Amino acid sequence: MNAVDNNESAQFREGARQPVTSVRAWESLDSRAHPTVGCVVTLESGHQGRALVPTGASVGQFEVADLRDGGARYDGLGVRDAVVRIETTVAETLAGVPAGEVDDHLDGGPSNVTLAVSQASARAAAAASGQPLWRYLNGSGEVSLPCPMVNIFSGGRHAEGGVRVQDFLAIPLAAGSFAEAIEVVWRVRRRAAQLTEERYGTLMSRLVADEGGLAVLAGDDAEPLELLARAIEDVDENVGIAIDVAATQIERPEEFLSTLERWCSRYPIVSVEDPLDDDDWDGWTDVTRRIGHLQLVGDDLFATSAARVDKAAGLGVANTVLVKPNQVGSLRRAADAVAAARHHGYATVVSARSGDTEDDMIADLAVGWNAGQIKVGSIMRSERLAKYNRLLEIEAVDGVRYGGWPR
Ligand code: 2PG
Ligand code: MG
Repeated sequence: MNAVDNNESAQFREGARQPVTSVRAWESLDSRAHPTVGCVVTLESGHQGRALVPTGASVGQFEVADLRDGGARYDGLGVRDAVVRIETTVAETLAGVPAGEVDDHLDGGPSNVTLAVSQASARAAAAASGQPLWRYLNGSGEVSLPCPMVNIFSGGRHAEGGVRVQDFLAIPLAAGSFAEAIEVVWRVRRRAAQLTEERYGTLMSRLVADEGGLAVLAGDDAEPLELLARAIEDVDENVGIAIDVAATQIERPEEFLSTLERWCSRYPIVSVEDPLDDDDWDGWTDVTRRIGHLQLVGDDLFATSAARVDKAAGLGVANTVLVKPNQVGSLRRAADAVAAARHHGYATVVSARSGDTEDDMIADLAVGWNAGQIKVGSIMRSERLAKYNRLLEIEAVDGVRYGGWPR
């Protein structure tokens, strides 16, 4: 769908002018039952926006950190200090500020404090504009529904089953609509679960990892890959495999590179994420030369920072940017990373976190920013399905067209 002319787009952002009158926050729980921040922002018009922010497990060194209480409550993970900070300092700063300018006042500060307020304010502004969030964010630009990268097997810190690689995902390469894309990967996951059951028994096929993926208790990194490749062969050959190595969580990831290269020639792998540490620029230059014909995604490498995207583009490193707003603490800064990626001709994937919530905002971000791809976990667990369901709704009700696999 091509969006709207400029007059209309100004009207779509009408709510951005509404001043903030109140900012409330509370301690909530994410999908791992770790405390996280909930926030509601109210505007003068009475419109409200609500947000629950996510948290990662494979957290890179360049991410903006969350504020955690320490001490005995929730083993130190409590966020009461963050809640107090939002309801005092932040609320005072934002009183009377137009909703559309909130992010300008959020520089610095912990991610769970600033992102909660940023997200809730955007939702409030969209509500005051009478527009779906994706349209409010997009203004007059072009939009499309993103191609999903769907987790099928988990390892690493998301499963702790002995497999070091964190994510084995399926990408529908030939679906004609988002609904069709979801149905195809649904069948791949179901077939992968059957194959897991045949090899490891019913219990392993029923338990799910942090992002709703299957997990196997194997000491061999190739085991999930083998099962996923077979599931794809059985279901639909127009599905590609993506791997997130999450190398910052692996000791000596560079020793793994030759295995990775072998996998790339043996299996239908179309995308590789974080094969090396987030500060190994020389290694990334080398790996881009070796497998840069595939989609090569930087997650911890970029930490959703526009400056790091600029640096990578200067070096010719990677070709795709994972975009996680909580790595930078505001929608504005995440949108800057998207703009930098676009400027340099890099693709973008908007991504949820392994500790996520029922908040489905990431779906609207992927559409509104016209990101092209989205990664929110498996077709399992409601904090994952909330995002897929929102995208299905945007396709069916708002009539946004599906962009397909962008490569
Ligand atoms: C990643 C994400 C999502 P986490 O590494 O891409 O899969 O994991 O939120 O734990 O960083
Ligand atoms: Mg990653």
